[in-house]
Amino acid sequence: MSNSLDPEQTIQEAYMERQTPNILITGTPGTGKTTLSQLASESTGLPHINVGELVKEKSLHQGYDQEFQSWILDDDKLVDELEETLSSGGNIVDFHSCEVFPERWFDLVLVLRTDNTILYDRLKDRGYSQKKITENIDSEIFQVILEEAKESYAAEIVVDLQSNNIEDMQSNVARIEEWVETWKARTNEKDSQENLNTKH
Ligand code: DAT
Repeated sequence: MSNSLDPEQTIQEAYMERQTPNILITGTPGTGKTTLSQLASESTGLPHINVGELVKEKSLHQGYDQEFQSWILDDDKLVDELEETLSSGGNIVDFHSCEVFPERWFDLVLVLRTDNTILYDRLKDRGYSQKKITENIDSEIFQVILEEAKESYAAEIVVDLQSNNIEDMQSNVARIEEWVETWKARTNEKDSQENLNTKH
């Protein structure tokens, strides 16, 4: 795993059959996935897929779990729903879990990290119950999503990004934009090289 969004370290040629990359933005609730995804979508032009919203909208679940106060995800329905869109490339996917998706879908997996006290305030502002706040803070302390990402994707494409303040947010947007531009340039270069080779 890398904690730098350096294209030299993270761009994987094996994943470059798509014309534009798919990026997964994951992390504990409240770390800033939706905010970052929206801003990155505006700056790169790639559409933002808010999976949590999609699950509710298209009923990609098996009902509501009262105890955990969350929807019980139907993994197969979710993967079927997204398969075509993700196979074509060029999406920013925002979800608090990452192991449900096929590994082949993503060119970059960003795991947002937030300090506990900051995360606590954000979840409290959101009106979460004490139980739900504690669960999420524990999950952040034990790096549950980061470990999940490292187990589910190639180490080179998993990058953790701090998301404590506005400066972090701005820097993360700029780095994603730069990374996407580099990725596209590499793909174009590779395609022209392949075209040249086939003409010879
Ligand atoms: P998530 O989608 O991970 O649940 P969010 O994007 O809804 O998180 O953000 C939760 C709240 O925290 C929201 O009010 C925006 C704020 N926030 C997120 N990231 C931030 C950052 N890096 N700096 C300041 N505020 C941030």
